[in-house]
Amino acid sequence: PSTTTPARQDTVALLLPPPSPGGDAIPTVDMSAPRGRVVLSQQVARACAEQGFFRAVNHGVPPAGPAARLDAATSAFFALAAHEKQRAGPPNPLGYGCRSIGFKGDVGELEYLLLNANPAAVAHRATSIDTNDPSRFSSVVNEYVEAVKQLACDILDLLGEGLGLKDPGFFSKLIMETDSDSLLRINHYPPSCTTHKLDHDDQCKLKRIARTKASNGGNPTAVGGRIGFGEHSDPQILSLLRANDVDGLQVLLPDVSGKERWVQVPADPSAFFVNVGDLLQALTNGRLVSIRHRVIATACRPRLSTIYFAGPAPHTRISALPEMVTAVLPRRYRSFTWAEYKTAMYSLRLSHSRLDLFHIV
Ligand code: GA4
Repeated sequence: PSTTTPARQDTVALLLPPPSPGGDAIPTVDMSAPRGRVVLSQQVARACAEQGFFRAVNHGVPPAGPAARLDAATSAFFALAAHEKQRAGPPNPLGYGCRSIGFKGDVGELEYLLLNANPAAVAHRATSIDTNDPSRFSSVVNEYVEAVKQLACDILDLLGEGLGLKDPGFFSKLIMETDSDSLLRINHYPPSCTTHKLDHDDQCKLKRIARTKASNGGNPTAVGGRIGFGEHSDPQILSLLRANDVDGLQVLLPDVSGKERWVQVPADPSAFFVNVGDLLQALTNGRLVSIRHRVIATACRPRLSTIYFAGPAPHTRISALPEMVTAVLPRRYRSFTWAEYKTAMYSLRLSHSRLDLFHIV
């Protein structure tokens, strides 16, 4: 806070300056291409370069089809008793997780399902998620993944065109490989108003907050239950998020003076929110930016979000494309495989800027 900001008593507010209401700062891209494909590809490329983030509307994934079926199936899972949900946990890192994120002690005010998006892995996991009808759960997930993967490929192709790549399909091919390492994450944020009666889950939450507050000195992920999912960038190529009508997502964007501030992303259940991941930043030599974001869920209703993380196969070598490296913009990151990057990311905290480890000094 600047020296002119009056002192506040609320320690949570001191750690978390209020976000700017930011509908206008979030670029919106109409995927139905009302002004033609060339303009669309330029809009996608500009949004990914300037903000690393945009809201995709008229994207062609109908709300009533696979998306609605997935929301119904995952809501039914989260409504189960805690001991039934634990059958699909603890997260290793995949599976059902309740508050713990990754392996380094990060916590969030949420529960989640984290699945490998590959159909064989979904079928394996489904037996502990829907014990009554695992094959129905698998087909609902697979159908959704197919639709969202198609959208991710369309966006990546547009990006390849907008950036003028020699092979505009380069990015989408990475996520189309049969052993591509893509994930589906479903996050369920509990209501965080204080007026509702405490149930068993809430008591578990309060105990956990007390413990992490004591041990987590200053890590805002753990502050007072205000944070749903702490600040981070997504490691993969591209992420596509869809959520219900409950606000919570915030993105870190530069304002006109270049100073970064948290911007509240107004909920829009009919849209996909697209963000650039670390690998896309590395492949484009930093022309596209992997955006930092977080969730602060403070509503009286639960927030349900579903994110598809499009990633490459583990052996894929990530190196800036030749046309992205120039005398003015020399190679910024050393080359690495996705497997190598994953090892680094699991050894670090959620908020770590892990791409910096690969920065050429
Ligand atoms: C952030 C983006 C995705 O949710 C995720 C997360 C992953 C996990 O929950 O297991 C990580 C996090 C995410 C990056 C750093 C490591 C790994 C938790 C964590 C502390 C599924 C992903 O791919 O990376």
